Amino acid sequence: MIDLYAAGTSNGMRARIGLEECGLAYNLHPIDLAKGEQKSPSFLAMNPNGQIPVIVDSDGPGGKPVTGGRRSGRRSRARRAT
Ligand SMILES: N[C@@H](CCC(=O)N[C@@H](CS)C(=O)NCC(=O)O)C(=O)O
Repeated sequence: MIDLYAAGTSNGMRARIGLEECGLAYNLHPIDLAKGEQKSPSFLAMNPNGQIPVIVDSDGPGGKPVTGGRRSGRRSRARRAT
């Protein structure tokens, strides 16, 4: 399963649109940037840069989880689409 941590910004929406266009199922976890949720310890554990979007693919290559931003999401979507 894919988990997307994003806000309604252009970068957040780009990741979401990419997942939608590929028809991939995902769980959306809204991140409130105004509240600083992107700087919480649990979020920083996923992305030390403290920025959305973050995509966690729990079913990465070899069954290992893959975590990353928009670019890794692109790789993940490409892998699943082929
Ligand atoms: N390189 C990243 C940039 C992501 C980015 O700029 N995220 C912004 C929102 S669009 C963010 O999380 N800002 C909150 C912060 O920096 O505290 C990408 O292209 O996805």
